[in-house]
Amino acid sequence: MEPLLDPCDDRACKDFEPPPALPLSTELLFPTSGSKVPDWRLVNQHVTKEGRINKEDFVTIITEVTDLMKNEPNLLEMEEPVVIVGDIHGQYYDLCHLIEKAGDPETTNYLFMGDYVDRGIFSVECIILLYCLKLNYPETFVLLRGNHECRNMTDHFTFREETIRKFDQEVYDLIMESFDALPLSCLAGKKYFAMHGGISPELKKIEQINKLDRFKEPPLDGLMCDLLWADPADDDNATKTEYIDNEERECSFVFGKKPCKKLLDKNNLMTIVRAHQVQIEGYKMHRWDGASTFPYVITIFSAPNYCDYYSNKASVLILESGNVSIKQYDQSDHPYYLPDQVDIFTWSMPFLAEKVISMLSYIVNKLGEEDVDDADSKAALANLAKDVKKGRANKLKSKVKVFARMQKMFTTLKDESELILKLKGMAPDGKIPRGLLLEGRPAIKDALKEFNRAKEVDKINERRPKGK
Ligand SMILES: [Mn+2]
Repeated sequence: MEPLLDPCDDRACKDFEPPPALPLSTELLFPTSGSKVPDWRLVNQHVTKEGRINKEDFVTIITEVTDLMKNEPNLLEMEEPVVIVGDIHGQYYDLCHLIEKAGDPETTNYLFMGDYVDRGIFSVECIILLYCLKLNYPETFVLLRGNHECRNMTDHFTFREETIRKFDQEVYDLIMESFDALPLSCLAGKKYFAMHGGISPELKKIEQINKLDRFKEPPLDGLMCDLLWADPADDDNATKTEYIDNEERECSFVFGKKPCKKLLDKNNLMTIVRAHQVQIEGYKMHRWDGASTFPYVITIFSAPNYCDYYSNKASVLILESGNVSIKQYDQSDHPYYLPDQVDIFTWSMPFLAEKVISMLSYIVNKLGEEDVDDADSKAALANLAKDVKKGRANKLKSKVKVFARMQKMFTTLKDESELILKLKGMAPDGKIPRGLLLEGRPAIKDALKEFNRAKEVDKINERRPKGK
């Protein structure tokens, strides 16, 4: 595949290969004539170099995967050994790293527990790779639905916009149809019950799940909602909690030890394996009977340094011969884009604005100090001053104040552009927390300091978007 040309020989990083000049050809993507099974290794290589694929080919991949998944039950079953994966959230380069580390999909069984898209800027690439893998290994490469795999979330967060930028609305609509076809849960190695979020007060026997009609936008409550949205209780509260309202998510429940134990016993299960919550170590064993006991719930989170911000590790769970083990990994490098794919000129506006404002504020400050030579003007000015002095002075004063505030904001924007863009990238509406610009560097530094702080700032993004 020919890379992009460098006609002026002015690439700054010569040792970094330019992206491929053309989309991957259909012949290379589907190498066996008459077969709709893509060459996933070639796609992986091509997309990693920021290469594109043709819309028609992507449409073929999406519709083939949708047809395949439509035939899967709501509750799948998988045999050991299997690698169980948590949230990916558009971190394509970390997904590639994960697959490299956890085992070749040709010989390794994979169970992904949802949240492939949103937040990360390579969500489209994640879907391309995951769907290519699904078409290659339909039985041993399993994808479940996460709470982000729906219209409501992808519209509120970033995936819809990203898909329309890279393809179009038609492709987005087709992907949404494919999301409706994603199964909801999986019984792995007969004893490990996996889903994206958690359990439900409506769930007594896990076979019940197969009775759901899953081919729709997930509802605001009920079993299907809880499988995608529920969270386990904090360790401190687990024993006294049964089901309580999930205030952080503004839907579904937080579940404790008692209902969990009841469900596990009744269905002869070992534990619940789920994703859905960022963990500093990439996983959490919810050991509600004491430190040396087997966990009731295991949380797996597979997006390292989530949102380029959390400094968390990622992990996968490996289930083999009835044993569980955890493999952790750190973040991988990825190409850098300014948030919202903003261009460098727009990005540089604060620099320009700061200069303009400082010029204006200079003029305003000078006004009134000026020497006037000719006598008539002097007299006119003196009269004018008499009449309007007070009012004008006040107006000037308030103008100077406004300029000073603006100048402070633009200076902060200029000096801290990198940190501020990170913060902006965190917010779904792209707005930075109010007042932060006027507080200057220490406040911003502080806001980016550590994992817990990140979690606090990001809390708003864990809940279900309102009014939909
Ligand atoms: Mn989630």
